[in-house]
Amino acid sequence: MKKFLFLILFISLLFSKEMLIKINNVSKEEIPFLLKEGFYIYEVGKNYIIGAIDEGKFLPIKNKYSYEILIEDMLDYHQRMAPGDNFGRFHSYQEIVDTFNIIAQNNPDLVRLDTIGYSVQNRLILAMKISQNAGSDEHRPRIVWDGTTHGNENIGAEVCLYLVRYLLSNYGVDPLVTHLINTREIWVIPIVNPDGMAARTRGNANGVDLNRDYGFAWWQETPAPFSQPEIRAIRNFFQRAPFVLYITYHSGTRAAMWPWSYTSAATYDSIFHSFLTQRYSYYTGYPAFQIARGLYEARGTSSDFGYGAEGALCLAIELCSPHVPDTTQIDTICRANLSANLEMLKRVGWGIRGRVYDSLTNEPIKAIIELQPPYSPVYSDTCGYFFRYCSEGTYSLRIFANGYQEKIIDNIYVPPDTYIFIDIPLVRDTLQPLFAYKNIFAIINDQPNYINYTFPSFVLGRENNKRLSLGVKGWVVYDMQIPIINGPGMDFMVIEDTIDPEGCSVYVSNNWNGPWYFCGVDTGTSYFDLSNAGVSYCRYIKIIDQGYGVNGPTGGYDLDAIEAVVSNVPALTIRQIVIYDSLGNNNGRIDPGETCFSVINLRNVGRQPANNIIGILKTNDQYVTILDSIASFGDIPPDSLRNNENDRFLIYASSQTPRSHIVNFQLYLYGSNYTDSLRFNLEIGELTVTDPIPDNRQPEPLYYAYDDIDTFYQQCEPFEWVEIRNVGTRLPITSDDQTIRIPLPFPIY
Ligand SMILES: [Ca+2]
Ligand SMILES: [Ca+2]
Ligand SMILES: [Ca+2]
Ligand SMILES: [Ca+2]
Ligand SMILES: [Zn+2]
Repeated sequence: MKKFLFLILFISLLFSKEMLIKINNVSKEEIPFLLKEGFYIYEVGKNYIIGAIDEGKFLPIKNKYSYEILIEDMLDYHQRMAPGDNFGRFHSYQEIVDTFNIIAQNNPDLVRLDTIGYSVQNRLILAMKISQNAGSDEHRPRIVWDGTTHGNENIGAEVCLYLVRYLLSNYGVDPLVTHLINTREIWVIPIVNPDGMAARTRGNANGVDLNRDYGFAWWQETPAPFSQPEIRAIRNFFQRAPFVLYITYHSGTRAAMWPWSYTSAATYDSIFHSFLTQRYSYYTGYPAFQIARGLYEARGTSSDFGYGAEGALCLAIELCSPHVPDTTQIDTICRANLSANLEMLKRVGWGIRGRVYDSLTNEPIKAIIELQPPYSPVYSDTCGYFFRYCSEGTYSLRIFANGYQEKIIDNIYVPPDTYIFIDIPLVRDTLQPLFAYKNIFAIINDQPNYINYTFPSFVLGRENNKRLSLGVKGWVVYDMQIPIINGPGMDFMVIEDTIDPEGCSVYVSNNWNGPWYFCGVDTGTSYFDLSNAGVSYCRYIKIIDQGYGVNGPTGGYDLDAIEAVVSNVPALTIRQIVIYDSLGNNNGRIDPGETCFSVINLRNVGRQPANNIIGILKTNDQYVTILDSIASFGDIPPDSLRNNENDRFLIYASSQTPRSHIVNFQLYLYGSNYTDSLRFNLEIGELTVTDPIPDNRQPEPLYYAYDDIDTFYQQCEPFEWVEIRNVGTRLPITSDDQTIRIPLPFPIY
């Protein structure tokens, strides 16, 4: 008998109403007080500040300043400007999703539509790619726009949609648009915060301000850096490929801004940042300034992340004031920004391009390319291509990559309004220490009244006397790009200022977001041994200031570089585990009651061959018996994969195994010059999403599915599947025996 559980959500508005206030005769010195009182600042004028405050928190501000109430109730105002479920003249979340899907279906050669993540309430976060042959990677300069990070700032999504429509409707008609689509890779993320958009709130469904959640220059205004699924989706999206320019839309004031937002220090690229924003202003009339100087210092923002961690030039555009414009203004705003965006699209193709590759093998290299001046890094993509925007001038390029000799190319003349292409072969250097490749987290505790002129990019590459000052109890995470191997003795070195040594504790992980394994604590420049963390290799290193330094401009650990000893030893890692269950249901996974063969793919990430490798598989799990636990892997040269295809392990899982049971295995490896043990997990009776209608629809199938009989471990047959064309709805199914009421768009008997 099936149980029916009805889930009813009561949405109650527990918060008092939010008001938009203009405070008069107020100076910038009052900003810290206002922020502390919960005042959300939209605009900082010469002698006024405009912002939002909950009615219940208004009293301290009301008592201290002269003010005007601009909007009595911001939610009510939003409902009047964007009325009803379809948001009137604005587009609702669903309308944007539907429109983007229709546009993608109508332009298959020019458009690819990806779901890059899900919101807290399981709404889709969409990213549209527009480029000739959108399905393939053509190595073109990349630009990305995003909108509606603050859910009640709908105009950002409108500007994104307007841009998309203009580009696609003018392809093959307008020569400039056609050229731009043929030669650029254009990405648009119309809605970063779908839940906030649906609920007409600034924050997401957890009430978090997403533009404080980025892990670069984050500071305690959200539960943790990259704590929200929407922002992790954006972060993951940026890991696909480097972008030349990132434009992020907000509203509430009119401004074309550039980073940094966390500090009033200038970016190394401020000459390009200010130039691009001035060009943006030319079309829109927006005042142009650095965020931290013209507005206020805000931490954990998208533009600091995009520039500071990912190497993209960034513009943060405030589209209008107040945050929701009168509907008669929507088209005017979209048109003005379109003109600015067409120029930005042209400019991302200008400057220096090149391809970095191995001088002997021609293999592409993921390198760091530093334009000099201004000494700021960009990255080459997985095929070795890079794109560095710059204006006319003569520059040098410094190119450095793990495992290769550094190269400097001087006297590169870049003509105006075009690009030059440089071939950059690098010479392999296997003895060079590994160094930090990318900043992942930067939680820098700057002291009030000091401006910290050191930046996380200073830690990239080898020791060079350029140091990042973490501040007291600040912490950072760096990606080493290539795993550091636990060889004999010490494995890596954390390099600090030698004059004024301070303490740091060091953790390691093989995942950017942990779990973190404690590796040691030391003072000044110190060596660390991965044996202390109990791992055989690691790719990410977390460094935390110990907190006993003094406050001041260089308070906290001053991190110059992380350098890993290149151990001249073999090091085996598990790359893939294949299950052969043709004796069972032959679904490629181990299910209860099955006897399966298993093949493990090992990769030697070390520098020496691992010879005559024998693997012994063990587990203490009560439901699993290993029937053949010994396999030979033979000789495994460096950078090579080998498996036990001809000598498979044999594993039996009891029919009593609970559903989705996780089994821990240990693989002991012995060779003529090698001993190690590796751990991995297998899930027995794993429940996975299968596509019962094999029509190659991409990416993830989006179906309503309902199961009318409770059965155990049978797939597809007991399900009645209905494929919903166009847009599906992701259902929050979290357990068995759960029924969710859904409005079926067809009769059911
Ligand atoms: Ca609408
Ligand atoms: Ca070691
Ligand atoms: Ca350095
Ligand atoms: Ca199976
Ligand atoms: Zn905003």
